[in-house]
Amino acid sequence: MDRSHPEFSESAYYDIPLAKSMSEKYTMLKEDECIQAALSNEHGVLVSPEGIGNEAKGAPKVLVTMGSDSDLPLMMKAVNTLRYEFGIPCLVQINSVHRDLRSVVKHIENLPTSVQVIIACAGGAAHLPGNIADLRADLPVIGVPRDLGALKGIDALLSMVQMPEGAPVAVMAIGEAGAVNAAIHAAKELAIADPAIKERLMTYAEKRKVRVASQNQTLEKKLHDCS
Ligand code: RP5
Repeated sequence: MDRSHPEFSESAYYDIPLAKSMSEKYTMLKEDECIQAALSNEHGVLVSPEGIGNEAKGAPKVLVTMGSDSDLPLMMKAVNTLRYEFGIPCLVQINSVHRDLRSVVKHIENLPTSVQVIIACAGGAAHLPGNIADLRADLPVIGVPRDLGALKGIDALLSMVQMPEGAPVAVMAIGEAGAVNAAIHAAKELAIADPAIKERLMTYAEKRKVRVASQNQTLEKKLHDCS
């Protein structure tokens, strides 16, 4: 776990249950090794509260995918919200429907069965989330439009939101707010069957309220400073 990360907060991190005995620990490590081997065959990288790649633990519950690694700085907002705020392991994978459609079909049809929600980001003519919604009728797909190019994300937003009937994509806001909200929305979907994630969502909401209260406490001074 990277405790020096700026988005890490002690209150937001939730311990993964520790192995009770050496034999149990050995079994867990074997399981982690199997997960890592399967993921690297499919060009995915596991990220969890403990770390990235070989340092990560657990089975991924969310796929965070994007059309290009140029989308990664934006999508780290989603990845870090999942891992640091909600303790949710995710699989991160590049999937380009415009450069290698066949590999997208292969990756998406062969996701680990632990994946229950998909977050997909793209910019421009953003067909990735819609294509994934068609490939995976069984999983919710959340789209994040990237603010990119001449149209600054309006093109990606409209490409994602105007899906024909039958293959829904839950589209978030353009850019960083959308990336963070995608992670929160994924956590809410997982929380339906996971009380621990529900609890973390409530803690997250509390932190937002504390922020407003503290802004009110310093408001008078700021009004004086601005006058
Ligand atoms: C989209 O094209 C990607 O999702 C990215 O947002 C955009 C530009 O990709 P690069 O040219 O930076 O690889 O498919």
